[in-house]
Amino acid sequence: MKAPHFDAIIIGAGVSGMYMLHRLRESGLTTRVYEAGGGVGGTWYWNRYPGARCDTDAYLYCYTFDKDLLQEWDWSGRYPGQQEILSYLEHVADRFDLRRDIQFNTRVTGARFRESDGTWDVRVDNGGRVTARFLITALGCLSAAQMPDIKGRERFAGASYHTSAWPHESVDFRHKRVGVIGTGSTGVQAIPVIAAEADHLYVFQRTANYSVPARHERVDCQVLRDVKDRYEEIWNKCRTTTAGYPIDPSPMSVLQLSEAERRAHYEQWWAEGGFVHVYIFDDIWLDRRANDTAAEFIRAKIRATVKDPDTAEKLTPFDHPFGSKRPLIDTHYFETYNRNNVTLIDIRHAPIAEITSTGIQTVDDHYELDIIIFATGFDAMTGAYNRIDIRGRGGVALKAKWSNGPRAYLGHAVAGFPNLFMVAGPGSDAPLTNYPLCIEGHCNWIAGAIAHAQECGTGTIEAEADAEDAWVNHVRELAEPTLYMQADSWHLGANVPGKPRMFPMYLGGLAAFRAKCDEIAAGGYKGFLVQSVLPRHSGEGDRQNG
Ligand code: NA7
Repeated sequence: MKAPHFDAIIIGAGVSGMYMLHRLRESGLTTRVYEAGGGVGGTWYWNRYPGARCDTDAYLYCYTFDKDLLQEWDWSGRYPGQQEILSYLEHVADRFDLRRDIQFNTRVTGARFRESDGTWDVRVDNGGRVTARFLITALGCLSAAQMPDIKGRERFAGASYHTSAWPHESVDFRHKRVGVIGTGSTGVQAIPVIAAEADHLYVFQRTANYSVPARHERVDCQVLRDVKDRYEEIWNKCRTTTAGYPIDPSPMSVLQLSEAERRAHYEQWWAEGGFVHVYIFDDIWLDRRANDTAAEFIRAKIRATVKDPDTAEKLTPFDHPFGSKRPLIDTHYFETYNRNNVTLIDIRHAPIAEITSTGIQTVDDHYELDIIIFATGFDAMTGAYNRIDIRGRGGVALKAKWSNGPRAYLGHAVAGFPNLFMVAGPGSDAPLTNYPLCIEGHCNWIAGAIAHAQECGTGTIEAEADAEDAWVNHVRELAEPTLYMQADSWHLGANVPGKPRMFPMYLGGLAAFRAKCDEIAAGGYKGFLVQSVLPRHSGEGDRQNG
């Protein structure tokens, strides 16, 4: 049976896959998207855990490509919750009629580059096969759940959930003893919400983290109106900054402020919430002495908030600089530990020994539980790639090529894997910059590279090994002197046993990344090889229209 043929296959219908589809349609390409979930949304489809919320201000967490779309959507609050973001993405899918080219509930299991005709042969989990000239991965940076390999996990008789595979129906915590393992971005969002409902909540914490108040609130209509009136100006500003947010960085060091000025600045930050105030001073993220001032401010706030001094001490981060692990924002996270029905268990000092049929056994104690929640994060950047058998020239597996850490040119292309493009791939500026803005840039650039390849004929476009090496070195050199190297974080792969320790994210910032990609495109796609291949063998694929 002949496999259907498309110009392009996109894997994933999250924020990036959806826009990639729209963009390729604009270029006139026949495109098919495969999505494992039952609907659009990616991260926002899967992460339905209680308290799930964006930690970017809503008015900046949206597509910018369509002026009318920006005007017609009203966000209800400062940080939209999961359901609201999913509704927005569903609206986008309707608005641009995306679903007709998306096949849901279908997981891509493998993709092999066929050198005979320069196409990708793609396999999906229902046994289907399709071919396409271009393969685009829109897998998300944090989509492969990391489930800890704790002895006895399968023995637990109660219910257990990973936060990123939360059931569609709500989970009832009333009269339940609940254990949460993990206190990253997800844990700090879920913990206060679960604590308000559960009979008792036990939090199993391995690393104490810095977290600042989100100060989530409803959005005033006038503020929304003002933002909509100024959107063009706001996006133009975002595109010139490192983080992709509309801020004016200070040319000063935070250390140049007097003690009183710095205190006032940090107090304003705490009162207003979020991260904007710490983005103003670059050196907080770069210089340990500057960083210590912010870190110590947060430590003092934790001690002042948490009434029990022993619990406060356990919650106080001590082993990594502020921001070297993903900084967190929360709603009443530290206050939650003042509740009588919440117990913090420090598993750094008394690790989990095993999961039993009735709860969690640490080396010190046994905790009887009805529900266990794994808020244990993701195999970031490469995990989702490793779950697909992607093979390039000579049948080489991407997983094998990346066995010592991912290698890619601009985070978009891989030498030896022609006509494969990655949105938010390792070595790009994602996910450290304003995500929707960043991925729009990626998709636009990839659409341009594909158009360039098409103008050159029926052949392949492929990263050159030298260009890839130079980019990987550049990304490493940017990361090495930074505070990011001083934490056991998912950024470095430290949360996944056996994963090579590498920082696969471009730290030059959104504006510099875009400039670099644009320069490469303007120079005729420097570092890419465009080649002609043999004509397609007849009968290997049926061309599909639309
Ligand atoms: P994170 O930020 O990776 O947090 C995972 C948490 O789970 C963190 O506290 C980990 O402790 C803990 N963890 C992971 N494995 C274990 C084991 N084996 N035992 C005990 N505790 C463990 O994931 P999130 O889902 O919170 O957030 C991911 C990103 O999503 C976030 O950065 C945002 O970008 C959105 P650790 O710190 O490793 O000691």
